[in-house]
Amino acid sequence: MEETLADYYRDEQEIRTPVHFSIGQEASAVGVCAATTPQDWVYTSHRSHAPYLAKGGDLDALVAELYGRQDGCAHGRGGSMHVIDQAAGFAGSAAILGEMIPVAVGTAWAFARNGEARVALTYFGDGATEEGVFAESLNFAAVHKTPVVFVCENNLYSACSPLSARQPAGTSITGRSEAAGVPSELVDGNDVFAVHAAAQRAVAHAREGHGPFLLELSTYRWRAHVGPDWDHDYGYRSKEEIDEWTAQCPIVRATAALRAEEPDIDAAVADWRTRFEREIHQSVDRAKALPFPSVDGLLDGAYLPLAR
Ligand SMILES: Cc1ncc(C[n+]2csc(CCOP(=O)(O)OP(=O)(O)O)c2C)c(N)n1
Repeated sequence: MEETLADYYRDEQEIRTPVHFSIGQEASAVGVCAATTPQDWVYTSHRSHAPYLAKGGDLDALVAELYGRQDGCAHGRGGSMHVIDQAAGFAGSAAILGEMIPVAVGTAWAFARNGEARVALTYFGDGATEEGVFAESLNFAAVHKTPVVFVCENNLYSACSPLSARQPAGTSITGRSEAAGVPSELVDGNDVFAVHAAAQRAVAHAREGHGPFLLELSTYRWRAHVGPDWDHDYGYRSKEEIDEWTAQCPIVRATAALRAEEPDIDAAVADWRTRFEREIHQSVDRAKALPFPSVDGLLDGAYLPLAR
């Protein structure tokens, strides 16, 4: 899906908000979201599409949003970084680093206080763990035992800055989580089965009233931080490193892992690829036929009417 969207983005220049693709990070989206129910709410940062789709978000509404149309999932107001599909339990995404981490903690706290057996989850990158709000959120969640699962997609970079240049050697994200009293697990984020099993444990932990849990999923983004390009000539990471990680493609690995049990898996994957490509082209065609939001409605939803 995203590879086709990246082509549209590059070739047409009609998607006008910044887009951060999750190509290469599919296993963390699928493995975690498959461990949730539609009543469990998922929040993300700017890298939003993959968890949105994995959670069951509406594809047409996502694509219409990317094209800025009125029927987009955020009414054409938000673009790629502000997608939402509450019916699917995808509660929203936001561009400010770390912004959705405390929102998820607050949601989880509300679930617990209302006596609901629901879990809130929040995806963020390794860069967001350097925001103060991450530490504050861990602390609050641990003290109040909120049913929240912190999902860190550690893809080793914050834009063009490597983690090794930002954090002292010998420290870790799971280490900081444990120090705050939040149990954690470091997982191979390109192994969808390992991610899923760990996510099931984390969600069960939170749902059963044991409080927050942090998953650190070790993964890698294939394309540039933002936009559709391959960035091996930008000077901050090598072609060899990218090649090593693309060889660890989560989809190829999942297919290989199933081959012995499911002899028809290669044909099934090829069929899915054809079907998904057809669906994404259809969604783009539909989106382009839709109207843009009107100027008259610019303030719709911006203010809550005061009760009189
Ligand atoms: C508070 C804040 N500071 C800086 C930025 C600019 N910015 C956007 S994405 C990004 C890097 C994010 O890295 P990470 O959290 O590791 O997520 P990734 O993009 O790798 O998925 C930065 C610095 C921002 N959006 N918000």
